[in-house]
This record gives sequence, structure tokens and C-alpha cells, in this order.
Amino acid sequence: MKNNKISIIGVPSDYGQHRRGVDMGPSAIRYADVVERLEGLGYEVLDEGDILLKHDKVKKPQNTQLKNLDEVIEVSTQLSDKVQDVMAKGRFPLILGGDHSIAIGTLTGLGTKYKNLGVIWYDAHADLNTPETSPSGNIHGMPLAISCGLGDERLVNIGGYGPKVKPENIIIIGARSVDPGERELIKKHGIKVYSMHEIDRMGMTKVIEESIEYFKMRQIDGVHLSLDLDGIDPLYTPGVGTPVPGGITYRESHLAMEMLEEAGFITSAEFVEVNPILDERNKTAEVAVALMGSLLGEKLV
Ligand code: HAR
Ligand code: MN
Ligand code: MN
Ligand code: MN
Repeated sequence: MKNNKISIIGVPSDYGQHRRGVDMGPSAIRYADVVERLEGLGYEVLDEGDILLKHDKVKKPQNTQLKNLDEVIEVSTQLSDKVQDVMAKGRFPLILGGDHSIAIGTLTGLGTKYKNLGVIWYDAHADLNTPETSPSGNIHGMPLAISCGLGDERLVNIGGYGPKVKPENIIIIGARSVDPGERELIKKHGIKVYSMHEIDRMGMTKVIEESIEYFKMRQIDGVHLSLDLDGIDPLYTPGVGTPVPGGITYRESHLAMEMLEEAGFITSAEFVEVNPILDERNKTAEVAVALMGSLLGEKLV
């Protein structure tokens, strides 16, 4: 990576889903020595601290198809501003979640700078639900749809504009739990997906080689990696709210990160869905930090 300055932004939000504890993800990742790991690679690392969440978690009447809507809007708006500050300082934004709804804020911030952003969505899920198709009403199942301009207007237009990304600039890697409405959107909008089937058949090397070529052909002006730890097999990352068996292995994930690093085009990253309450001895946060190492240039020899 060309940028040698990294800013870490913690987003302790669990508003996008119903399991408590994912709000402790940023702490768990810091506890796993993220700053030390990246400093060890020669980066100048600035921990910008956490986004402050003002809302208290009192139960109130819910929009059942958009749970915690107001809170998600507030977190997203704050995070977007923070991402823009970090980019204005010429630093690489590294965002620590929090559940995956935070990607709405990340992409809102990034979209103010990158007009043709490529997005790698490393995830067991497609996160392409709309309020109409969502089986849960959990917004962490919607951020990719929202960022493409599909779904509730208030979410689609966060930051005063939308959409934030082009569906043709998205590559989903690791999908193995896709809802019927999401499948339709994938077909309709030409979103590129390497599900577990393709990863098994082609191998991760080919998947990433093709992804790099695809982005070059699309003439992207930046690439954001949005890595949901549930993309990896729960054997390695048990500390996630919605584990799905049959996932990407630990080594395949390192290989993917290493190849993306070699391509030299990642301009921001986020690691989400680390839930230390569901974890085994902080294993999931440690995997997250190890993968950040590979993404940012750590070599075995
Ligand atoms: N597709 C399901 C829903 O929308 C489950 C989404 C789950 N979770 C995530 N996102 N962790 O990747 O409710
Ligand atoms: Mn909580
Ligand atoms: Mn996700
Ligand atoms: Mn997921």
C-alpha cells in the first residue's frame, strides 16, 4: 500500500441486528494488538477512538422491517463525517465494527471522494435485502442494497446523496446464505458474486486474480474491502452473530489479503461483526488482526 499513515476508527454499534455484544468488537480488536501489529509493519498508526453513540438502549416501538432506524442513521452520519476527516488528512481509513450496518456510513464517507469505487464484500451473506425482502428487519442484512440506492429513502440518502456505489463495481466473496430477494437483485443489477461454490471450484487464487482484472477493466478509482468475519468458516471465527458453516478457510483468507495487498489498490478497509461475547478467548478478533496484517503487507518470510 502506498499510504503509510493509517487511522483507526472504532464503531461500537450493535443497532443493525439483535444480538448484544458486537458493540464490543472495536475493544476486542484493540485488545488483540491491532495498533502494535500495524506499527510493526512500519505504518504510522493513529487510533482516532470510537464514534460516540448517544442513544440509550431503551425499548421503544419499533419499525419491524427497519429495526433501530434512527440510531443507524445517526451512527452512519457520524461515521461518514469521520471517514471524510481521515481522508482529508491523507490517511488510510481502517474501520472496526460493530455490526455490518456501519458500512452504510463508511461508504457514504468514501463516496464523497471516490466516484467509481470498487467494493469487495467478503461475507457469508449478500447484505442485499430491502425492507420488503428482509426476513428479519435487521439493517445489517441491508447495507449493500442501501449503498446501491435500494431500500428506505432515509437510509439511501444519508449524507445528502445516493447511491454511493455502482452495483457493477461490487464483488461479493464467500456467499453461502442468500435470501430469495437478494438473489433477484444480484441478477437484476449484475453484481459479481464468488460464492463458496466458485471458491471451491476455482480456488481463491483465481477468484482474486479475476477480481483484480475486473476492477482494472472497470477503471475504479479506489477499492474498499468490507470484511465480515462471518465470511470465514466459524471454525476459525466463532465470535460472530450469524455463523454459517462451510466458509472460507483461514489460509484462503490470508491468501486473499496477500494478493489484494500485492495488487496495491486497496484504499480503505473495515472489519465487522466481531462479537467477543460469543467468541472463544478472543479468537475472532485475533483472526481479524492477523488478516489486517496480511492486507497491509505482512510477509511470512
Ligand atoms: N440475510 C439475513 C437478513 O437479512 C441475515 C443477514 C445476516 N447477517 C450478517 N450480515 N451478518 O452479513 O436478516
Ligand atoms: Mn450492546
Ligand atoms: Mn455482512
Ligand atoms: Mn455476514
